[in-house]
Amino acid sequence: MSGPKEPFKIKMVERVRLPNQEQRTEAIRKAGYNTFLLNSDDVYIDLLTDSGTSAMSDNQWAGLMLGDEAYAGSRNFYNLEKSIQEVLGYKYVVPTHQGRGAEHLISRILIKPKKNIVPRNMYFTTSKIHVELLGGEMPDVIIDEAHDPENEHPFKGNIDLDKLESIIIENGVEKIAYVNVEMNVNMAGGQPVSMENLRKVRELCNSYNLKIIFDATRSSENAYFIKEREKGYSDKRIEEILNEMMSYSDACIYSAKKDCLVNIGGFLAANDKEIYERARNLVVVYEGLHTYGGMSGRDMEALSRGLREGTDVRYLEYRINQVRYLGEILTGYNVPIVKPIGSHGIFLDALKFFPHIPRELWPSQTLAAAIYEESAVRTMERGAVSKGRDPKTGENIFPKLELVRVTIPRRVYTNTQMEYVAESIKNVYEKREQIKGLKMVYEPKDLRFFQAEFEKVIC
Ligand code: P70
Repeated sequence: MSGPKEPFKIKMVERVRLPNQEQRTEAIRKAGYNTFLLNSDDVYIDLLTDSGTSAMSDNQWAGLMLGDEAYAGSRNFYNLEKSIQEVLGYKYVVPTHQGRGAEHLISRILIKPKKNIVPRNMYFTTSKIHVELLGGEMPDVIIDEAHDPENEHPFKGNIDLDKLESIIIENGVEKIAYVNVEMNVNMAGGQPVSMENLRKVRELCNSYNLKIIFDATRSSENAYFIKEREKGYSDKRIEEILNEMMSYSDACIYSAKKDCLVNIGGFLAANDKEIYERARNLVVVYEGLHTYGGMSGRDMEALSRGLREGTDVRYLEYRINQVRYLGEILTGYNVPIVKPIGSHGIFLDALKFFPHIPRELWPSQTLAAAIYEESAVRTMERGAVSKGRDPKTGENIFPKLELVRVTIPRRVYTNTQMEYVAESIKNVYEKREQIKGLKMVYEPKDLRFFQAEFEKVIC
């Protein structure tokens, strides 16, 4: 087996260090067994996230030198606006410093005290907290298949239309703030939504006069899966597919730190003029003037170019296949992973990996810490620690998916490094019975996974 062929060559490299066993054991202990609290100098291969970790191209770096740092009306803003209009097809653009800046704006615009329910195809941590901080709720309307790591549905990110309609009917349409559709659903394992499903969600929402807001963060990778898997799309260009996808929404929020191959940036884009006007007013309060929204001119230029580069089908093919390469090696080692292999990483099934560790001892957290200790590879917990507590009862929620995300930055690591990662995970799998679990000793109130601290349980 060999990895996918890279459609680029490497012009600049960054040194990385592999700490020895003793250093790794000490580093993860000091980090409270939370990979978010590790010092990145202690990490050999950083698979915490695909967010803001991409390698930019020579074309993007060149764009940085063309930054127009005018407070108002930067030329780079107009370039960005044009890229978004052409690649995604939205009319209006409001830049923000990153995705959650845009999430903040859209929730403030559309959530009202008695209109605060936001159905979504599985939650995402930052999206959910914005809704909850405004007193709202985010019920899950993803298809059941998405909660089963073994199920090989090709569009596991799809919305279950019956679930969505029941939520509308049970609560009353007037209580629904908007319907939120995520592309390549992150918490489900990077699983795409089909065009057919988007079309049907639009029809349903039209019949109830509801707005649809996309979380289009990983929409280019979603478009690639549509081209690969959905009838009628194999000959279409990624940009054409994206334009059709976005036409089924009223607006989107977008974290540009993923598919747009930049280290920082985000935006809200809309076809709905009212949403746009409110966002343009609010952005100046929370982010910056509406022609920079928290980004510098040079950042907007890199983003404008990265959005276009990220839709190059040869690049996308390499990207998705590098993730698959890692997943297929792991499958060969019998390591339990979420299937089908998604867009931005491999998701390890911690419940199958550690059937002997009770949920209260945080199997995913334990696995992420163990992988680091084994090999200085940093991954991320995506299970009950991330899910948090029920805001009403205060009890821990134990979601069906208890995962560790092995997230692959774009254009950063070689296929040989993927092989090292696979070996490391295999080594942990072989000694899984010796690993006992973790106890939470510090728990922050909001988004606890970022800063929670743990200790090893001794039995
Ligand atoms: C990740 C990152 C960010 C993200 C996302 C989706 C589908 C919005 C955002 C927010 C970063 C992250 C965030 C919270 C916990 C862990 C990691 N996802 N929607 O690694 O965008 O980060 O730019 O504010 O995936 O998955 P931003």
